[in-house]
Amino acid sequence: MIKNALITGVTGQDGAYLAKLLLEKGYRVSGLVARRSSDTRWRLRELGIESELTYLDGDLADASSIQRAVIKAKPDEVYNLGAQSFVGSSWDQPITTGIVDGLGVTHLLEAIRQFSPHTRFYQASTSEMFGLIQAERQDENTPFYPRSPYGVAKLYGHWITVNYRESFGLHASSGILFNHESPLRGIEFVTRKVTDAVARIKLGKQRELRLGNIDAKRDWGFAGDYVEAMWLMLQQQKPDDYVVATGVTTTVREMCRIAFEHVELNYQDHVIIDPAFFRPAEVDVLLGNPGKAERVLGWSPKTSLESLIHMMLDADLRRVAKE
Ligand code: NAP
Ligand code: F7E
Repeated sequence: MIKNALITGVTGQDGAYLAKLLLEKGYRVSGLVARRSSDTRWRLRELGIESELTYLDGDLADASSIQRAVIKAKPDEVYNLGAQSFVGSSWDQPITTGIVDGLGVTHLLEAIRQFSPHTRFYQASTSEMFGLIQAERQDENTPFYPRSPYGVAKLYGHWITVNYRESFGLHASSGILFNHESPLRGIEFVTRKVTDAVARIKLGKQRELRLGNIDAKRDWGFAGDYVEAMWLMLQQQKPDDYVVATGVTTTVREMCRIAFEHVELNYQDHVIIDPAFFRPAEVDVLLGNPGKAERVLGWSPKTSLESLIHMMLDADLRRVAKE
């Protein structure tokens, strides 16, 4: 039996990698695409899968479009990856972030409850829910303390997923994913901002790189590894919540050093600290404990931060050279 999957956020970093993984596993994949005035399918083209998907118009803020998408796609599995996902922008657009990242989850869960209760559901939860950390290594039992409108909205999405599982018996799971990156990462996120800038500096197209708090620490993994964990969660008999992380935390400063050194440059010669990139409230450090995902799902990360940054920087060097 061929399985049907519906992915929201299919044009994003994770959506593209997940769509590729599911196609390789023989799924029929539908992607929810929000109306935009410019082309958003470049990641799907990059992975060579653009023509293999069915596209459904819809916006997580619009309950009726979500209902129609669920009815049309007849999904065995729904992966809710759509979101306003940039933490920095969530202070500028707190209401949109709340509607899309928070209420949008209820729109999907309601559509599933009413029209397709057998459908298995994955919610893209986040380590940003831990925010001001309450334990040195964060796992599924660590209390949450979000520090941004994004973290707050995602916490609502997380708990409504738990609530629909407990209230209506839906097969709804939540992946609490720590930062994951790739050559398909949006340019506004710090790893990609750094690899893009290093490529430009190396090729003589830029001189400096302006950053905010480079003492912040993150647990960074490779998006290609993390979408495997999403799929594994929906293959379990019982729905549950899982932390997905590498178990290693590194400063932005050290990540910069790795990137600049890869092209024989010194980050201290180019990085400028700019208050414009500091946040109203910072998440100083995140460090995940992926023990449960390892034990129950048999999942573990395969890519070190160093090889991840090298992979991203090599891709940016090739792209910038062609510009
Ligand atoms: P991303 O690259 O920013 O992709 C976000 C996707 O959501 C895009 O396809 C975007 O569509 C879509 N979207 C935005 N607003 C929408 C709306 N109103 N209705 C429908 N779709 C909408 O994010 P990502 O890195 O792939 O992350 C995927 C999910 O995991 C997100 O929910 C994110 O919050 C969560 N997450 C990410 C990380 C991480 O480190 N990457 C960690 C934990 C959790 P357009 O292309 O049209 O803008
Ligand atoms: O920031 C610091 C910044 O924007 C990482 C999203 O995918 O992961 C992501 O959220 C750190 C922060 O990611 C700059 O202050 C310093 O401490 O790459 P980022 P994020 O905020 O951790 C989580 C898990 C998600 O769920 C989100 O969707 O780097 N930093 N200087 C900077 N960050 C940016 N963007 N730009 C700077 O210039």
